[in-house]
Amino acid sequence: MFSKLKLSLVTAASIAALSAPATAAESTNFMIVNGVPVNSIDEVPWQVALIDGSAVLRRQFCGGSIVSDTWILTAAHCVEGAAAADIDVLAGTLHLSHGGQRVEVAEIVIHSNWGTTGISNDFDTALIRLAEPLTVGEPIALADDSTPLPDGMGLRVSGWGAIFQSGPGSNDLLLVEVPVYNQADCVAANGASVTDQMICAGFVAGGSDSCQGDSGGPLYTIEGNPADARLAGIVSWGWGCALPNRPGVYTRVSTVEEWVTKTMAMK
Ligand code: 4AZ
Repeated sequence: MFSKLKLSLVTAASIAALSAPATAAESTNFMIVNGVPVNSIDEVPWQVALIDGSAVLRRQFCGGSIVSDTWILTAAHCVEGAAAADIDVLAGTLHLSHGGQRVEVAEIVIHSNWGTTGISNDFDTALIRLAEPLTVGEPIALADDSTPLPDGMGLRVSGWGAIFQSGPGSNDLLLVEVPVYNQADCVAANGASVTDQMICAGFVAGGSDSCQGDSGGPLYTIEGNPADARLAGIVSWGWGCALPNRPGVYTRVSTVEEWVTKTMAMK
């Protein structure tokens, strides 16, 4: 209902190729796409799940990041058309099935430029204000213009989304490392639909990626301790998942950081 499936140009053969592990040992960690389970929520304390607010069962449809004890940053396409009552936020757990704090949503604020530029997924950014403060988790600092994100720098992305294109999600939070992709190469690979408000990450050869259901979740720096991490991107879209020369495309957080800070300060 909320998560947007961007395309289905993927063949059974390419799925088989992506999901066929090279060795038996690798078969246990073929997740997010090609990720590993997070060992402790303390490694990604800002990660939240957006879940169906009307169901007792925790049906996850997108991710998000804690930016303060009452605000979650996510993708506009995750919450577009939704009412506050449609969504709950689940924080402080690796597992969709149990643990953590489930909080209701007070307000959804979509980026003022979303839907205004004529380019799909431009400014794919929204803030969620919580009905009560979180007592679990930790906020992540936002990347700004002074945060270096050179080509090839290793970032991490995490979520409960599909473990291969059109595949099932994961009950346990998964993460995968993806390098910053050259912007001009990403534009060339994806056409003019990649704007300055987007940052791409992935290997030219493919293989590791975010995928459906990871949308809205964090792409973050991994130098130093988790407390030093910066939110570089918001999972937004991609041509399939983990395909060669089709890096995942993320909202470039440095380009929405000012809007985020102002919006939070206004309420
Ligand atoms: C999606 O549809 C989606 N490979 C999210 C991330 C990526 C592709 C699709 C990146 O939510």
